[in-house]
Amino acid sequence: MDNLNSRMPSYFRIGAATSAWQIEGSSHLRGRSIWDDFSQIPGKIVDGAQADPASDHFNRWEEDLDLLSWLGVDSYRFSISWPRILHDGVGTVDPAGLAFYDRLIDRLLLRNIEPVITIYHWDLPSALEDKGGWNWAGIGDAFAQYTEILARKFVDRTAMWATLNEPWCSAFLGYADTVMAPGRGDGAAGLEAAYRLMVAHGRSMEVLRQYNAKNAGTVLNLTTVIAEDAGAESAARHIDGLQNRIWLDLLAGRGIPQDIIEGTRHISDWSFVDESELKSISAPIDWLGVNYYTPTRIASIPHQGEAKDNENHTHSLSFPGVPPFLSVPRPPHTDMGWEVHPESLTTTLQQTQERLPGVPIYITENGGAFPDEMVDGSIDDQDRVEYFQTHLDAALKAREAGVDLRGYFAWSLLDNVEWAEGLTKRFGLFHVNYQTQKRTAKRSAYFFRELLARRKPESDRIG
Ligand code: IFM
Repeated sequence: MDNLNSRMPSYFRIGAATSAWQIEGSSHLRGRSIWDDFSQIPGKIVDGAQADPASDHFNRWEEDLDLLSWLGVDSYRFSISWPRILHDGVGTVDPAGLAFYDRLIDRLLLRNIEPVITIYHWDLPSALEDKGGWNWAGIGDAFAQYTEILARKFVDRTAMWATLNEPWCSAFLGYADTVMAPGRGDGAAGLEAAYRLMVAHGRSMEVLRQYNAKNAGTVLNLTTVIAEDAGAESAARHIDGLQNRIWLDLLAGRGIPQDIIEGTRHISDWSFVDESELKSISAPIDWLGVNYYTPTRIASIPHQGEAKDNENHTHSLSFPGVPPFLSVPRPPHTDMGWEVHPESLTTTLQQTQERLPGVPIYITENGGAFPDEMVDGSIDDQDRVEYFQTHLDAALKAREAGVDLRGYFAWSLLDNVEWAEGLTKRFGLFHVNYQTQKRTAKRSAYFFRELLARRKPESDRIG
């Protein structure tokens, strides 16, 4: 632990992260979102979990701030529910929705915890999906208006802003594939959504700049794509293109990667791309958030017949245009079936810095779902502690190799609704009993508390 602490510079922020739909509950006090609709379709969420009660954070937020104070974190990353602010995504502001986050921010500051706002973490208002959602040409305007409401109210009290969280999931799991909301299953829609999400990012940044927001950036889920054999290399390049390069190239001003345009020509003509929007997307950001969990390890399919029966055959829908491939994560795996491979965090950070030079990086999510067991009232989640230790070490190795890494946020503060996995997967530092809503610190929470408590005073730290 001291080995980790002594390698963190004075400016290195440690925090915990959550998102609105996953923890808040109280959906009757806001507008509907695509996740409310999706979760009501039988079979979409493995255990049938819906928005309520989730972790009942809307009613227990003060208790949850106590957890943050107990941990001793520098920062708290949370998302604002778009339909709590604007029930239909545009139009009349709900003052009660705004007041909820207003109080949260004030109380964080009183506790000396920096508020880090994610403007969009997947809960698109249903009324906007009815207009075409992330395929609607007006979505950038709507997102800019929503951003302005938040900036006007919170700009003086917010330490960092992220426009989007993981647009890859919104576009490709939600529009190209069927596994996340809205579950369209249409490759062309996925490609257009990817582009329009980034247009919305650019528009949101323009508003944040007008309001002189401090530290405005965005959050991507990036990873290292590993081809296990030469036959998988072209699939790996395509996956890397859609998972990593498309976002970084757009931000860096390189536009849509040419190989992706070529490799998806049979799906989309990309006629929605507009030069002036490309310019706005590539306006400088103050920081980039990287959410990292696992590498994408793939192999070629020996012959077609095998692919159909092989349960490892990944949803190729999530990567429109990808040549056939097998997903071959190596053990050890988390409860999500995700390979644990901290080395890939180091390489992901290095590769990201090369592709988007000069932009400071934060790890805005990292963590693992493990089968927690409560014994005599405690949860000894040694597997999660090891995950955090080895990934913090891997992150600091990237920093030592020259990556401008400024901080690390654990996913997640609390057990919560893990999207399509419902309540069956737990990522929290704090266990939530969904019958009583009792929070219990897991051993991993004690790990972070100790790590933070044993930090030297800022003036004595490196950097
Ligand atoms: O729970 C999610 C989060 O909402 C986005 N990033 C990945 C996490 C784990 O799947």
